[in-house]
Amino acid sequence: MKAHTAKKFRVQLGSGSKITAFLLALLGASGSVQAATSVNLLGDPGFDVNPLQDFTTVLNNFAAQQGKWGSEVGTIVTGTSSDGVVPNSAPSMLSMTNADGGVTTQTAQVIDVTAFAAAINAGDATFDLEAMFTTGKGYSGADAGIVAMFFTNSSYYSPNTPAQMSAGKALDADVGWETVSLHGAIPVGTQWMAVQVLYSDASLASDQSGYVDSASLTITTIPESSSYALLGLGAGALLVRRRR
Ligand SMILES: [Ca+2]
Ligand SMILES: [Ca+2]
Repeated sequence: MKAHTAKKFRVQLGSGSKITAFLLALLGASGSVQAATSVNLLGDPGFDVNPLQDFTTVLNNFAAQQGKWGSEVGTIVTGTSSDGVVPNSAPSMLSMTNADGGVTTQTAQVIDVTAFAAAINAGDATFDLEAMFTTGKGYSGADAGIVAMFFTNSSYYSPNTPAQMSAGKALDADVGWETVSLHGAIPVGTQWMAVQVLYSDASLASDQSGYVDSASLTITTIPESSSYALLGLGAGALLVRRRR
């Protein structure tokens, strides 16, 4: 009997998906299915206002350091740099070198995303992270990268699964800015995020700076899953009526 019912249902699927599409269109027109995107959630996204904090200070004190950039070996450069880079957003930009002797040179910021908890925990939240990178005149091949990290609490020692996503790019020799961007789903249970902008140390000459400016993190939410559950119920009800 079960197989028989399933067969009947399959026959109806064509019209069912049309009805669902119709309902989606109706709700879309009324605005209740449209995605909502936040403002830029980063503090001082253009490295123009706040003094740089220490990298580990920021990562060890989420609540107290939110909105501030913490850097390993970074400095803030105001106006055009000695190697010809003009800030992407005036008046300043971040400059990093490989002087820390590690694998990468990093600058990070932590962000409380509990305001988006309902959507995140329903699996209905995505993020878009991007920043502008460039090196000085004539230098090519610097590896720039961005990292989004996810935490289940206000602590660096509460990594979610996955713990992070990243994107990177090998930069050209022109002083013009290049965008590195990353888009993904925010893992269920995430309460805090950290954003990192970085350069591979091996890709920077000892006297070379890698610049960063105009970073952005936004979160996009779609309506709570209950909207879709209602949609499913509506489509199901119509299906049953059609079958009679
Ligand atoms: Ca700037
Ligand atoms: Ca460039």
